[in-house]
Amino acid sequence: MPATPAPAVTHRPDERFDEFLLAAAETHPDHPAVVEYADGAERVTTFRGLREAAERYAAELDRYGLDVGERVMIVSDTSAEAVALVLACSSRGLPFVPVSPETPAERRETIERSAEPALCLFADGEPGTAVGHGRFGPDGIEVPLPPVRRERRRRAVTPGDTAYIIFTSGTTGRPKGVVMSHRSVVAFYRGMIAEGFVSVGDRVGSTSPLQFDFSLLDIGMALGSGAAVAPVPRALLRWPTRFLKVLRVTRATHVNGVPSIWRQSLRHIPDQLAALTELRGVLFCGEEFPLGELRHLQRLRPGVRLINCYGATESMAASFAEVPDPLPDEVTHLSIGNGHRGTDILLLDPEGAPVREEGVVGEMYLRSPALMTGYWGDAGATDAVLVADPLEPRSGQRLLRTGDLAFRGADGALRFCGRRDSQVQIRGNRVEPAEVQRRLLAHPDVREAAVVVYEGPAGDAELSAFVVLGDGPAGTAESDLRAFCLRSMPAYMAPSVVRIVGSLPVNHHGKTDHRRLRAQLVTDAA
Ligand code: HFR
Repeated sequence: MPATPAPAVTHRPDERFDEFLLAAAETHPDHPAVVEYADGAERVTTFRGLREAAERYAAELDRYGLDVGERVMIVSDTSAEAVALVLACSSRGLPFVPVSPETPAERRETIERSAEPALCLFADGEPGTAVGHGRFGPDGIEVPLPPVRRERRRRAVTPGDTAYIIFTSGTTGRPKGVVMSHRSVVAFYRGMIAEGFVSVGDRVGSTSPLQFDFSLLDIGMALGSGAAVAPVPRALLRWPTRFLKVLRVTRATHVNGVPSIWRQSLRHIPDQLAALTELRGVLFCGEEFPLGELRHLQRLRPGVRLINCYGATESMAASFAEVPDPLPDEVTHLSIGNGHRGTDILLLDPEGAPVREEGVVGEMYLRSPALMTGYWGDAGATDAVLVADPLEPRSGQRLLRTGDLAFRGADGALRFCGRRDSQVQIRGNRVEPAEVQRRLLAHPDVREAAVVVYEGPAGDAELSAFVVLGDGPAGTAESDLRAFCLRSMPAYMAPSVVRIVGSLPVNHHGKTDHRRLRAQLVTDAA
């Protein structure tokens, strides 16, 4: 891609997001970079085609006279056009802010007010009449009311500049913008690619929305390895036969996504899942894979590598752990391994001292070159999680305090076991709702379970469980499940209410939506 004006600083050319991802355009220009599913057939964009599309977009962006650091919001799913646009923004030092088209307008506007993008480009739909709003697509960029051109002091893009900002739900309810530099993303990509999950010729099915950083992992893993990314249209993900058809048509060799993308296929069309002979790897992230479903997947497709990716938007993935095949019966917690190359995961007790004993829970802190720069416009929140290294306080390094809890297994690898901040006090006792959930999932008739905390009639915290039963003979009652909990845990840990439901709500990332479950309790109580 043409360079920006004479660099004041030199850097390795492959430290920029777009340069790193387009390296294969030099070595394998005719290999597929993006394989889309369109009308029952595949549509291939080669690395050369992708680079040309990115160059076209970059030239168009230049018309708007934007300066390095000005944001471009992209309202789109993953597609060849969206990948090209994202690369174009990066080449010009314009941080992209990906927003899923599924995002409710009100939330999108909140993000827009915070990110203050110079341009807000939509792949589909009506962009509206606001200044800077427009469309992008094969015909280019069209912005009916362009932003006012200001005098700009354009400088070269450096690796410390921001590549993207991803807004995640903050605990306060206001979206928090996670700011990632080119250097951090590329450091993450290098560490991940060193694990050797995919290689030239592979096709990585991508199921996460563009605003969930797992989609950027998919793009990085694929393009950075000279392989292709194969976006699964989000609308088809809900239909197991269509989902599997997309995988067949695009000849996906790997699929990345949250665990729930497999649920419907496991339940309704296991034979078709078993027939996906080209599938060699499944990467999952974001929450624990319910072990029953995971074992089912292993039985259907033995030999497929299952990789548990652990991380948060603030760090991208911090570790990758391959699930043993088959998973031994006695395993109750999946390993998340140890940090991937370049990343240390420290397990610390509340005083900041290392936890060394097997089975003792501590909080995970990350020492990594792939951490966020900080939260967008929120120094206070940044300082709360990017903290001085408790083990090397004089090193000047900052670690990411994840808020995630884990313990070490006999093999020295970590087991995720919930979050510090979801920990609650029930009648003065410390309870981790995830542990109660795990107990419910151990019941033979339970397929899915979620445990939420709410304020009970007496004004104190109580637990409520939502349970989806499996296909076995019906007859398990809510009271049986409560009794099942009481058999193995103290009374304060057993949920005061267990509800059997048809399905659990999921958020736009596909994870169980605890917020909606809590809202449900409030509505029901009223
Ligand atoms: C996360 C974070 C993961 C892998 C995360 C690769 C990339 C990015 C990610 C995805 C995510 N087992 N619990 C697990 N960024 Br690239 O989910 N990000 S998040 O910010 O929305 O949520 C939290 O999800 C973590 O702090 C954990 O609590 C939980 N989590 N991975 C796992 C997990 C269990 N593998």
